[in-house]
Amino acid sequence: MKISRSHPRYESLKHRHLIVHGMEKGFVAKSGLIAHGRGEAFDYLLGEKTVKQALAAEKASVALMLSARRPVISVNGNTAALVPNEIVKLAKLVGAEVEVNLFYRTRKREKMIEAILKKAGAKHVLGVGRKADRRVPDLASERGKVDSRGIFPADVVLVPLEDGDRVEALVAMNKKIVSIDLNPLSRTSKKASIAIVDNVVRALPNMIELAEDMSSMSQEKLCGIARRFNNKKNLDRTTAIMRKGMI
Ligand code: PTJ
Repeated sequence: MKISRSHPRYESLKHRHLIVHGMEKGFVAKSGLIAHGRGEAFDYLLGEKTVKQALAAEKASVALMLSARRPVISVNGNTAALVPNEIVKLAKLVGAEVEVNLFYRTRKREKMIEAILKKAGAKHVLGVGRKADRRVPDLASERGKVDSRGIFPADVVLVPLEDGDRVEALVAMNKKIVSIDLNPLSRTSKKASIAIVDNVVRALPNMIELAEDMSSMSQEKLCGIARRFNNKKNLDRTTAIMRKGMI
């Protein structure tokens, strides 16, 4: 279906259609549609814009990734549908690996997402098929399957649109976790080292711009920016913004 650019909700409809198209093709999980709708509701409460607190989280995340030893970006179906090019661009800028990690894991979906990321310019994609050869301890779901060259040894993992279980399990492995989740009340946001409460379609372009600006900063400066970030305070402020929007 063609959406007219003059439609007042053009952007929102465009993203919906990317998710629906991905589901019809088979690389977005059916539950991905529900997750997207939930995200839209929270985004509405944020005024569908990047609030100051989200930008601060994005800056701290880029600092953390640029100062990491082995950063990895985890990619699921919704992320592959909405921001494949941006994922690959950010990975290149911060020197991160890209790994497919799915809650509803099937060989077909893994392969399709790998192809999408390669088309977007990724040289190699981790976590596909037998490459997902390690398990995250105490995580029974398919999300527990990780790559021995990617998420398993990573020190920093960026997890857009996540469920809380894996974040907790990865934190227990002593990894720093950056989440992108429009729900500031989710276990994911609360357990992450840095929770970005922003739409992934805005967060990724912002992070690319920040990475371009911050790539020449010293390690000391980058570590300082990441260290000073207080996740709880930032989430409390974001929740307050949403509450205010509801009055
Ligand atoms: O591709 P798979 O198999 O890994 O499955 C992916 C989904 C998204 C189906 C799976 O991870 C899932 O069920 O996620 P949840 O538990 O519904 O959580 C998704 C979270 O992402 C919710 O808190 C939403 O508010 C949030 N969200 C949805 N769309 C966006 C978003 N956050 C940022 N940007 C979005 N566009």
